Amino acid sequence: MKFPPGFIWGAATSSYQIEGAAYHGGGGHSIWDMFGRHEGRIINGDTGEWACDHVNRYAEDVVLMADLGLQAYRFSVSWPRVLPAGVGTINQRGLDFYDRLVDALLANNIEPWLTLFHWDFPHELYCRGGWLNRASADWFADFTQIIVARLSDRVTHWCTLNEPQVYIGLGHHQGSHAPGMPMAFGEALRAAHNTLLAHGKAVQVIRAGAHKAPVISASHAGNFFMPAGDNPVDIEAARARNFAIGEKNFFNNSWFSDPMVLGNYPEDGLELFAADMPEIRAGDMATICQPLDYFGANIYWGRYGRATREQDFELVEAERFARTDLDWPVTPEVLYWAPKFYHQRYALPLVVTENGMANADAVTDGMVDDEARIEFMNRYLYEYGRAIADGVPCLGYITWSLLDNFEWAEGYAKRFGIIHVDYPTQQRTLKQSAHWYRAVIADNAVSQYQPARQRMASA
Ligand code: IFM
Repeated sequence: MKFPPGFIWGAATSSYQIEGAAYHGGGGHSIWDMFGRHEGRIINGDTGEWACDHVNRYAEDVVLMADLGLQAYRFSVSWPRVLPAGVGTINQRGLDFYDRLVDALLANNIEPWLTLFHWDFPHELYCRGGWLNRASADWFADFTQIIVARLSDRVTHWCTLNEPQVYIGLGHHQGSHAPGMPMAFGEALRAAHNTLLAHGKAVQVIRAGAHKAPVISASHAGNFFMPAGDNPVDIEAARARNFAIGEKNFFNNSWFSDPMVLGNYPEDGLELFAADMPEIRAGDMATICQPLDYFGANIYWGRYGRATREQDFELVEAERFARTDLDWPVTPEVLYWAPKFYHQRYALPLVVTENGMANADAVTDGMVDDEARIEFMNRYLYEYGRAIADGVPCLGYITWSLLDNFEWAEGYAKRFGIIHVDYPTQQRTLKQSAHWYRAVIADNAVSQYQPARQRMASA
């Protein structure tokens, strides 16, 4: 399966998950630093204090990226590393770090894909109400301005927010992620509205101030649904189910992306959430809905179902699927259906800004045999290729993750990297999947999955 010429191959990380704490480098605390201090919130009491020590080892990590032939590296900027109090005085050491990282990437022909917010919200601003405070949109716009002023002579690819569904849903509603606030639904909706305003204002700041023509998006996640067959009625029911809002939570595929791309909250959500909706001021929806250059989607798995007589969508049993180390089902076809459905709704080209799996990896004789990840990536990419062959405009694939890292409430127990990290020594080891991915990038193609033995026999 050949991918189109110019298709972009990359890998992703995020600041808090790999860098090591911002406060060691003159930065401030993030809500994740504080969350980690509460006993029992993170498995094994892990924190991101040292993580992959990337802030000191970035040069070595960029060499590994270059060795794999990566064309893009998606990383995020830690807001409290740059602005210890979230606003006001800049921590020059923090800003300089990103400057050096960007230079190192470009020197190795790797395009920096910069995410402005991947969950490490400044603790000081959390104490001022965090995303619940409407001023958060302006705080974020001011932070964006600083990053644009310093890096936009070299950075062209911008992502405003990573997975608002998750940091609002888990962080501000369920409370299982930082800041650990099981808020009432109405409060979480208010935080959601403010984070959407922050997105819109950040896009405006980038467009107004970028030295180089910017390519802008946000990265979304949600519960995904697929048809259990190729019956058009099932396909239509699955499509509709993906964008329907039937529950009072944030893990759908329209509450955040409709306002950003279409300029409105979805009608069914407005109806269901009516009693909890925050104030929407005149002009808010226009601020949120700024022109975007592609749709960013973090896609890991989906559920199968079929249409019922009542035109509804009924889930079918999922037991037949293999499961990742996070117990997520392995459902490669989600990379066929999700791009299709997103493109139908939003009419934007698509980039898979995250996809990958947690696997129980270990180094044996200097090698990490993660055949399960090769199979996963191969099968998913093959399906993605089918969507592209069907005419869905897709610009790239960015795997999660470059390195094993701090997997939020799961701590370091779950390994998503194509590069193994031995945390006590900070030794990096390319997993077999990294070698496999290198070949995929070089060929700009994947074949149908064959187990390792067959691959070697036919090589
Ligand atoms: O590690 C996370 C990442 O920070 C956001 N998307 C999903 C990944 C795997 O859970």
